[in-house]
Amino acid sequence: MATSEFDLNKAGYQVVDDFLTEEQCRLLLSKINKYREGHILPEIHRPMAGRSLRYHVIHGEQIRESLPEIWELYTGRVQQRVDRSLGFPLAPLENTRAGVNVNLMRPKQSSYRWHYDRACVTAIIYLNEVEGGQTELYPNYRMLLRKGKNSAVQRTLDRIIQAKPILGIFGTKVRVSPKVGRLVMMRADRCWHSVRSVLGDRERINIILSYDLPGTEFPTAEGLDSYLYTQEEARSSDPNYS
Ligand SMILES: O=C(O)CCC(=O)C(=O)O
Ligand SMILES: [Fe+2]
Repeated sequence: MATSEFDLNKAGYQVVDDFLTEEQCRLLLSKINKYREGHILPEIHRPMAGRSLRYHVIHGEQIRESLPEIWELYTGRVQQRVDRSLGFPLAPLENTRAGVNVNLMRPKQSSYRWHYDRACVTAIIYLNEVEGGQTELYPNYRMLLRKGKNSAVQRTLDRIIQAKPILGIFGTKVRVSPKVGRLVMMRADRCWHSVRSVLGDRERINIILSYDLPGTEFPTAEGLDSYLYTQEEARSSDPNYS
């Protein structure tokens, strides 16, 4: 595997401009629009104090079936780019539904709450430019305990450092604007992240691609999947926390 000077693990995130050309993005957008003509996309809406979770989604199984160009990016070019920046290989998630998504956020209506992702690395490709809608992140902010991401002690520690005054003192907030063809990679299980409101009148459309060590299982998967991909009542108050 090619190695690069850059260490995604250490920096927590990396931005690569023009990863896709404008033409490639236009083509992907037209495929997505065609898919939407034949399918009603669910709106995921989980209201809460502060930024809620509200967006439309095409999930990984639908992508594998109907949007092969995006599936190929997931298992090809983006995976290779992530491995290169990280210095060791990751794999697409065994949970295909969660592994790759198209997220659609409507101006003024949608929002994406503060959270960590369950997977080690998340890559984002912006397909269009919008007013607002910046991804906000605190690179490598989380203190991950050896016991694992789902231990009770980890949850308590996370709650403490998520508090605004603590974030203000110890965190450094980075804002990445949506730009056509821009790729962002982040250690998403360590970067506390969210999306600012989409302004103007254009919908924000991007692709979210997640990777982890081969064979990684996620204990919270079932509740988290129904929270993120269905309109069912959430079974737990906060499953989207890692
Ligand atoms: O759209 C973004 O900028 C981030 C979305 C995100 O964090 C996610 O889908 O987990
Ligand atoms: Fe995320």
